[in-house]
Amino acid sequence: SSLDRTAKAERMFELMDGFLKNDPVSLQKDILDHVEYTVARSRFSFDDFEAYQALSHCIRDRLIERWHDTQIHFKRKDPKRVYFLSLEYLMGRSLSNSIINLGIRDQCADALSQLGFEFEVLAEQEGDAALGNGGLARLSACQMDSLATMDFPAWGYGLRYQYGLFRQVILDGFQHEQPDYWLNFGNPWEIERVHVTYPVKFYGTVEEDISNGEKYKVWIPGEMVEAVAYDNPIPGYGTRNTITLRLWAAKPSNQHDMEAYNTGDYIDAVVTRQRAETISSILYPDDRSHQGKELRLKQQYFFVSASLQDIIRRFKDGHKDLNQFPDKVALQLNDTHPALAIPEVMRILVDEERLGWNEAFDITCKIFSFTTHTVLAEALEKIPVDLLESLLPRHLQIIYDINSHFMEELKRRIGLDYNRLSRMSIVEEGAVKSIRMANLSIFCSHTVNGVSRLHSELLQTRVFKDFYEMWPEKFQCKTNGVTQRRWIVVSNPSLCALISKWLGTESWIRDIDLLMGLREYAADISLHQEWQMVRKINKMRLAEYIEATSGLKVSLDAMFDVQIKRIHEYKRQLLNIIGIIHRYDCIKNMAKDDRKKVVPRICIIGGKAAPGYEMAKKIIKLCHAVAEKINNDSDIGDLLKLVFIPDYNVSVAEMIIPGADLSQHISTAGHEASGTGCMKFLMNGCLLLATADGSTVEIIEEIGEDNMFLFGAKVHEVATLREKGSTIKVPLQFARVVRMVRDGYFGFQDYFQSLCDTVEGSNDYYLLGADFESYLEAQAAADKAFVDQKKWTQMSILSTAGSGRFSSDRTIQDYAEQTWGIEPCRCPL
Ligand code: OX2
Repeated sequence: SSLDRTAKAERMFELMDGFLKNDPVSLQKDILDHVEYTVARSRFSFDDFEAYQALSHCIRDRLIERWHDTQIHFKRKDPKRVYFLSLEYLMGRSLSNSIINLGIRDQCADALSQLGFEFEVLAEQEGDAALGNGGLARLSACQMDSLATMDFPAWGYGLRYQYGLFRQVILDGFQHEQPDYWLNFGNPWEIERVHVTYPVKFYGTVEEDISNGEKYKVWIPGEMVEAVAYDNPIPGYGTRNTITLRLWAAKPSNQHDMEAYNTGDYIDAVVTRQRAETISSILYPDDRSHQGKELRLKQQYFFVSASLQDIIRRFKDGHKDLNQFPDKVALQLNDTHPALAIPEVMRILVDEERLGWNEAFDITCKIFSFTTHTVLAEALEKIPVDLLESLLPRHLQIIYDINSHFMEELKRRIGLDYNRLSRMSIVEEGAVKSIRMANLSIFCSHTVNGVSRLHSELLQTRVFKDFYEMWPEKFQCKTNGVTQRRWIVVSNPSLCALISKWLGTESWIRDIDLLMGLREYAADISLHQEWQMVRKINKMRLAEYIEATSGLKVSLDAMFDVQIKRIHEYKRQLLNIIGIIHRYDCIKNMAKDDRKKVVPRICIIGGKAAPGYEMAKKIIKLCHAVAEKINNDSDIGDLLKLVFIPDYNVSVAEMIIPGADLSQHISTAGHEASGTGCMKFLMNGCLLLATADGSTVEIIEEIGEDNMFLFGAKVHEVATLREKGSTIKVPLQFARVVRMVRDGYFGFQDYFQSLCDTVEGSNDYYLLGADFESYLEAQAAADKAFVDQKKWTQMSILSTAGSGRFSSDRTIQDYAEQTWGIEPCRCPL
């Protein structure tokens, strides 16, 4: 009865004793309780890892309190919500980030030091959550942080892969992949929701039925698995708001064939059940192509189906009329990976809710927005029709229906221009008949976004030109951003303190435009001194890491020159390595006196190659072969060193970026959709050596060409250069270096031949030869600037000062206003 309930609530209140407290003594008590009761160790004897576990649980408790309040607040206010659908998130570590966003870093450090532990040491105990490949996945993580911080009513949805991105192990210079057992020691940052589960169907047939005189389709599935929710609280900074990243894991369905158990097929039945779990077992380790893989398609649908059931359940809890759906729900497609959500929404509305086709399609088009992250043709997803037909027979029918409506509309507007119709069609005829997921996503979304201005222009003028001409109003641009909470506050505490001191406020952590205030002091000598000191501390940290991982001792006076990102031919790590060989060759041939003028360099390269990407793996091997030669050449001494940092991931990036003097973003113009690494370096005051590609074009506008080292062909020149092919004049030094590799100067002669082939003559698709001269000029300019430390420091300060535009807070604000139509919903303190 209601009386009982009130009495119960009162009793609960009495027992509750307020929220958890954050003073050091309360924290200590909570940590020790977790040591004893959660980790099950004695509070009188536990090690760093156990202390990390206990501390994490203590922080998690605090997150849960805020998370509850936020959810209740959202429910009460019932605002329009955005659902961010992404198959990948690179969250990295959570401890430091949570403590900082909760605003209790100092209290935690105090509490721990009295217990004899050091916060930094415990933070190092945590493994990375690496449920993604690269830029796209880290972008999702940054955007979740901004959504929480800016109080938006948002949910992230994803998959809880049992194995995240592979661990890269280097043996004899070759990459080997090992499974990432990230869940082996438990994951304190997630909450398993055993009661939040949904059935997900696959295979089977579609039949027709008649009800109330109307025909409708019924999908009779052939397989069923269960999706179980795991919630990861995402705390905002400077707010109580804590939102949810809900990840799905696959479990055998409870409705599984009981018959099999009884008829003696016990073993087979258990094995089949086990198979269900493979759906969420592993992340595909390639960020460009997963074409024609059944498991991948299964993952996509599993994810989409569970998320939509959850979203619709939440909507129906309070709303009856599905026509209101677009007023309450925005669905964001992070690339085409979740695009099956489109036919799935149609299926639910038409087959289950029995709405008419037009009404259902109208709702669908109002809820979806789509962001594409690439210009590379091979990264545009296509699903073979055969595969779709067997796995999701009803969805294929729906996609065909959507396409025939689409084609009708097109014919009305452009007539019978068959070339164009076939280019735009969602169905690609050809050797393997396939579904073009990008075309489906564009047609059925109200908004299509690119991830930088240049990328958005290329979408409109090249990749999706036909669509742009038809619906120019759909196309928008949201230049990517990264969160300053992770990329300055967490990863570079010294710089964070310095910025706050000079700006006289910490407000820039929520209001990044304030960083511009640093411009005023760009020439101030005392800021210079402090700035250089901070940079030195960070270089020291990086140097220690290099020594620990590779045994190489490096001088802090050298320029730390870094290129860290996935290994790809278009990102041109090979150009960097060829440049390094050239530098080595020059030093070797130099007179003693000239050597004094050489700016010492530590070249640092890091990144993973997709396991099946042969050329990328050869680039990694070449890097090691060259390093071996240079680093052991006593003739070179400290003038040049090359280090490959193995197993590059988010937490390694957090350590490298603050310690870099120079960073390279040198993709062939027109190939990097945006690039977000450059933004992290920029915020940390690292100078950029870059081509005018992706977001660097906009960085130039913010900090000016004089504050970076630009080189290379511009996007409009690339096509002409390619046409010229082998008639392009390639500098002699370039040919000389390639010759050295071919001739076995670095060993592994046979192995490197095919790699050398890719950069010679008309094979040089990514234009390494054509850009080489201008690359060397930019490198020389960097050397020159580095000698003048006053100038360098000023450029560095101006880089940080000009990085405000590249905060994901700005990106999210723009999405909220221009794409999703949502407003902040701040939970009262
Ligand atoms: C990456 C893009 O390559 C990169 O340029 C961009 O900054 C990032 O997404 C975030 O937008 N997979 N990863 C990407 O694209 C795809 C496909």
